[in-house]
Amino acid sequence: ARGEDTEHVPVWCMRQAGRYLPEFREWREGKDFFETCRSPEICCELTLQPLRRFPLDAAIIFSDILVVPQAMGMNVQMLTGKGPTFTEPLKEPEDLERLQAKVDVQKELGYVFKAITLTRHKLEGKVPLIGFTGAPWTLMSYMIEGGGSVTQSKAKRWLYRHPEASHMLLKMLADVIVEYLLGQVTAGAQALQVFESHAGILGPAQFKEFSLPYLRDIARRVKDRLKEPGQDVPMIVFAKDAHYGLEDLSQSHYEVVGLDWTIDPQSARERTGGKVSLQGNMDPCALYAPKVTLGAFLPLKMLKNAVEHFLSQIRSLSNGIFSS
Ligand code: 1CP
Repeated sequence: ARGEDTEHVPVWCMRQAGRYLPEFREWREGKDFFETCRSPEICCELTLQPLRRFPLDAAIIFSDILVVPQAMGMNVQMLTGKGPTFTEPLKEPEDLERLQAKVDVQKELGYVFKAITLTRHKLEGKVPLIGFTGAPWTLMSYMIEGGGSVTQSKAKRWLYRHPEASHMLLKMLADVIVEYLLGQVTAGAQALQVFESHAGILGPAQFKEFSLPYLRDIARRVKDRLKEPGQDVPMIVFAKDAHYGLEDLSQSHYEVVGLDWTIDPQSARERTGGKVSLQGNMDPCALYAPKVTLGAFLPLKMLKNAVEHFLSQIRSLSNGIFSS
């Protein structure tokens, strides 16, 4: 994350804990998703599971980005076959009054901090632990859409029709996110990833107005508050499908920029001018490729045997799950 030389390219995966692992399904069986997120012991166990099987170089705490809207007073459930569902999404600007603007993160999200501390101890320094959050625009879009959406048209309607209220909501979210990330560092997180998963639904102009300023503000405020020696924690930004924003993202106080698979890594290097480290870039569907050709789809040609071994194990474990 700091751009130093390492003996191999470090490997970790988004959602490395998950249903492809039989032990994950066993632990999750019959339990509500967010109830699971609120149990530090179970989160710790689920975080460690993939590390017992694969030579991964980092752990990412088991949680979800939607715990932040919950902390602000919204009711979110994880429905089987449907994904996250808000019982009462935001419809009009007046609905912002329903939200808790000043969130006591220790009280509302202390369960995540406990999970992080417990996991950090259990890892015994073997690999670093990554904490994460959703970025303001991505969380705003879930809060208005009420769940996953292909067009994000309800959330984008706010950007066009209620720009001021949109900024108010994004600012509220950024304030909570800053405290949440700082709490994660205090609890033991050694790197922080900010997921702007819905960046790509915005065009370049809306990205510059409604996403980028908040991504920058979050990194700057977190870093300003972590000034003591040894406190600085590398930050990673992943703005999915925002290829037009790559140059801006590389100048946004993040040490690492995550790439999705639509970006050519070599040109991303050139465009970011060596200012940041780059990570990611693998198309998850490359896991469907036959093993002999899989190497051709790996992002950085440097990836070694360990990765191929890891991927083939995931594929054999996950037979049938990806397709379902
Ligand atoms: O990688 C890990 O092991 C850590 C766990 C993790 C992370 C980093 C989970 C657990 N969620 C997330 C982040 C997250 N959650 C993102 C950002 C990354 C991305 O773009 O994928 C997003 C968008 C969500 C929202 C979410 N949570 C969705 C997408 C819904 C949609 O259609 O928009 C879904 C399906 C979830 C549920 C979820 N979160 C995590 C898991 C393991 C699951 C599956 C639930 C289950 O076990 O049934």
